[in-house]
Amino acid sequence: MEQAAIERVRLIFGLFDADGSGSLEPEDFDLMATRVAAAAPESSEAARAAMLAAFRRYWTTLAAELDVNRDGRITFEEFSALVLSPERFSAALADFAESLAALGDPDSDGLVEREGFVALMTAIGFARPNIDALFDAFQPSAADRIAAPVWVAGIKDYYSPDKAGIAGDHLVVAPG
Ligand SMILES: [Ca+2]
Ligand SMILES: [Ca+2]
Repeated sequence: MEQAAIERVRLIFGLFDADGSGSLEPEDFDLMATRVAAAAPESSEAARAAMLAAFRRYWTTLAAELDVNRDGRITFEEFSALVLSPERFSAALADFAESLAALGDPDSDGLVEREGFVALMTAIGFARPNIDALFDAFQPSAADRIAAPVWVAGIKDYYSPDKAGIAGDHLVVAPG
């Protein structure tokens, strides 16, 4: 496994622990889903509902696969097993990635503008310089837009244990 993948998982665990309790619980995902929905005021109710459902499904999948001691919480030790068998999460992750990108494309033209991207990624908890570095790595057009599928693929790469030097690594390291 790549060290970069471990660092990516460590970062996302800290962000998913939205209430700062030190472990992941269903409340974290509801809290984050609410924040993310609020960051996409121009999106349809259907798109926000899909996002909420994707967050819940993601939690349910994580809990079923990773909560080894069945206490209803996922510690970092439990969470880190996620990178060992990404195939068990791929369907839930794809759902999550696609509904997030859809939320960032309120007019459904297949393009995500920097403003919407920044709003959603800020709601998840990433820092602005990292968000801009990631957006730039996705090679935006002259109009400063990226293709939604590029973002979806980037999210999937982020969770891939054998990937290093990917766009998503811009979220982990301080931009130079
Ligand atoms: Ca928590
Ligand atoms: Ca547990």
